[in-house]
Amino acid sequence: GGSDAAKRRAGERAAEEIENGFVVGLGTGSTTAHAIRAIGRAIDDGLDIRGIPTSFQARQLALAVGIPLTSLDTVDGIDLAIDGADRVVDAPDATAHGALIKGGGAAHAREKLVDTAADRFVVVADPSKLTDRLERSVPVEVLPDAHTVVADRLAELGGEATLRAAEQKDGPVVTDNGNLVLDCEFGPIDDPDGLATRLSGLPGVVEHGLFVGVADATYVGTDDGVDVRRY
Ligand code: DER
Repeated sequence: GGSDAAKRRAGERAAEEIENGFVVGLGTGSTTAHAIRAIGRAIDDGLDIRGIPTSFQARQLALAVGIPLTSLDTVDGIDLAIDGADRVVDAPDATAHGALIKGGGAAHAREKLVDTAADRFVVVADPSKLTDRLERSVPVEVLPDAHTVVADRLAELGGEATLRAAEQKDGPVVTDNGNLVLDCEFGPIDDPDGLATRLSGLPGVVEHGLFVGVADATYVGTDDGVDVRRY
């Protein structure tokens, strides 16, 4: 991935949006981790906020840095969600401008729930995530029993699905929700919104990594600052 300095600038810049009393959606991955650590430091300086983690990893880090945690059924809403992405469409003239592929960390089901529930959702990224069109594989979280049936349906949609293998565990990656992940190659995705709708309609699909029309802004960390994209 991109440079850690760039990721850190993006994460810390996003954390500056947080105001006292906020409920904050805490994303997953190494870029958002910088925002979570910055929030922890702000809490040490007196900031009063509550966080809703999007994964076991986010929860562990939030606890480690002292962010008081809450849950969706406890709050009246989320003021701001901060999360990373694997790809961000950076093409101002394209209808897909601001569309994301997420799910590299297999956390996209709870991420999409929290990110879309928030009044405002900002992405934090380094330049390596920017693209003028989506052509990376799309992570699809599936019920374990469904993985072959969904793979067949994805093939009918022109996709080639691969069950995501674990690195330090024999067998497949198992998500925080107890499900499996199919990484699906579609080639260049010219209609991400249409594909997102088709994927969501497949029985056995829990969630997919196309986030279309949900991000409000992206903070792109560079080697000497932060660029902001507003959608
Ligand atoms: O899984 C996700 O969508 C995460 O946001 C992740 O892919 C981004 O991870 P990174 O910030 O470590 O690149």
